[in-house]
Amino acid sequence: MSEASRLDQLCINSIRMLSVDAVEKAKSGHPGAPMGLAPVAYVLWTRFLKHNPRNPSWPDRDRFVLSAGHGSMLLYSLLHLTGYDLSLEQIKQFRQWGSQTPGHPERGLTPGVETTTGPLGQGFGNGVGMAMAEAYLAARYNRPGFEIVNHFTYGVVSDGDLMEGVASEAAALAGHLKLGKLIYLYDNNRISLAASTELTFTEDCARRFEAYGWHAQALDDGNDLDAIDQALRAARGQTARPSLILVRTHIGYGSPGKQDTFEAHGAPLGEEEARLAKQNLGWPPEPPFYVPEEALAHFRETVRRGAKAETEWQDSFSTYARTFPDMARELEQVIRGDLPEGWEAAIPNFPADGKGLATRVASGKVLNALAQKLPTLIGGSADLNPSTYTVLREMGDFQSPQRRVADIQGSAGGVWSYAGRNLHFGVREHGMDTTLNGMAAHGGIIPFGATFLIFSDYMRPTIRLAALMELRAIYVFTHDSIALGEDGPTHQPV
Ligand SMILES: Cc1ncc(C[n+]2csc(CCOP(=O)(O)OP(=O)(O)O)c2C)c(N)n1
Ligand SMILES: [Mg+2]
Repeated sequence: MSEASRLDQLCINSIRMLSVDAVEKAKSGHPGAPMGLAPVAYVLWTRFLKHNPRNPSWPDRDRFVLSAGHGSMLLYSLLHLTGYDLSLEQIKQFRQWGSQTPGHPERGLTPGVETTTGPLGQGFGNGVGMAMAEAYLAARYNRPGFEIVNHFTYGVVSDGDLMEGVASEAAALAGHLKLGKLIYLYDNNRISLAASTELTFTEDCARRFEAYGWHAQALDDGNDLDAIDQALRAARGQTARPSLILVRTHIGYGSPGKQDTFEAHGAPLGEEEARLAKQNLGWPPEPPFYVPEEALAHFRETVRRGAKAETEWQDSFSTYARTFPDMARELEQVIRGDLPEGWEAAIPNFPADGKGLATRVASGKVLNALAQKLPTLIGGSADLNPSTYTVLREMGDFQSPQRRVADIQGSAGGVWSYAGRNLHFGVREHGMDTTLNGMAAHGGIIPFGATFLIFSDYMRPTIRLAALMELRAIYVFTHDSIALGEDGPTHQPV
C-alpha cells in the first residue's frame, strides 16, 4: 500500500471507529451507515467540500446535508476531525441530554450542521432548496468577474430517503430546474432499518433519476477512493443537471458478524463485535475514541485550506464592494437577515368597507408591496396562483434560462432565469415546503409558499421542522369554502 493510501485508510478508519465507539458508549445509535460511508465522506470532505471549520457561517461555503440523519455520528466525526468547534468530549457525550451531539443532527445546536434531519426525505428536499437559494443569489448578485455566490450543495442520502415521497417531489423539481450545483451521494447499501431492500425497494434508481433530468453515475465499490473522486469531478462538471452518485456500500463495513445486516443499522455492535471489527480493520482495540495523530493532522489541514479559501473570497468581495457598492450592501444585509429600514411602510392599508376585500386579494397586494422592498423575498404556490394571488407581478419566473420556449401560460412575465422571483412548484406541496425550509436554512432568502388551507395537511411535517429550526419562511394559506348560492351549493374560494 502506498504511503498516501495508508494515510487515507487511517483517516477513514478514524471516522468509522469514532462512530463505533460513540454508539457503543451511548449504548444506542447507528454505527452501520457511518462505517459504510466513511470513504465517500472522507473524499468529499477533504478533497471537494469548500468550507472553513473555523467559520461555519461563511456565506459562500458549500452546503452539506446528511439526509440520513440517523447516521449522525458520521457527521459529528467529520466535524470533530476537520476542526469544527466540536470536541472529542462532545463525541463521548453522543446522545446525552444537553450535549451538542444529539441522536439526529439539529441545526442551531452543533456548529456545521446546516439542517435538522431525521424524518427521512426531508434533508433531500432541504438540499434542493439550498441549491435553489444559491442559484437565485448567484443570478442576482454575481457580476462578470465576480462569482461572489458560487457554491455547491452536497448531500448524503440513503435508501429511506429515496423511498420517501417527499424526495421524489423535490427531485422532480430539481431536475426540472436544472440545478447543476446539487450533488447527492446515495448510500446504496441495500439494507434499511428492518430488512433487505429486496423486500421493498427494487426500482432502478439510476434510471428513475435520469428520467427526472438528473445525471446519474453508479459506482460498484464504495471503498474505491479514485472512483469516488472521479465521480465527484464528473458531477461537478454537469452544470445543467443535478447529480446522483449511487455508491454500492456495505452497512457495518468491517464488522465480521454484522456487515450487510440490518442489525448494523440501529444498535451498537456490542463489545465483542466492536473488538472484532477493530481487529479486522487493523485498528488497536484500546483505547476507545482513538484517533492516530497523523490522521488528525491530515484532517486538520482543512482548517488552513478553509481559512485560505475564505480569505480569497473576502478579498474578491472587497473589490466587488468597491465596484458595486449598492449590490454589496444589499447582499450583506440579506445575508445578515436584516430587513431594510422602513420596510413596514410598504405594507398597504385596507380601510374597512362594507363590501370588503377578499383576504387572499389583500395578501397578494401585501406580498407584491413587500417584494418591492425585500429583494430576496421569492416564492410561489403549488399550482394555485390564480386562487392564492401569490404572483409577484413583473418579477420574472425562477427557471433555468435554458428551458424557455415561447409564451408560456401562467408565466409571471419579466425575466425567465434564476433571477426570477416567482417559483413554480407545480402540484407538489411536499416538495414546495421542504424546499422552502432549505431556502430559509441556506440563508439570504425569505421564501414563501402558498396553497389552500386544507392542503396544509400535506405540509405538516415540514412546518413542524421549520418551527423547530426557527426558520423564516412565509406560508400563504387561502381558504376554500362551499357557499350556498341561489342555485344550490357553489364552490367559492374566498
Ligand atoms: C419519515 C421517517 N420514517 C421512518 C424513520 C425511521 N427510520 C430511521 S432509519 C430508517 C430506514 C433506514 O434505512 P436506510 O435509509 O437505508 O438507512 P441505513 O439503514 O442504510 O443506514 C427508518 C425507517 C425515519 N427516520 N423517518
Ligand atoms: Mg440503506
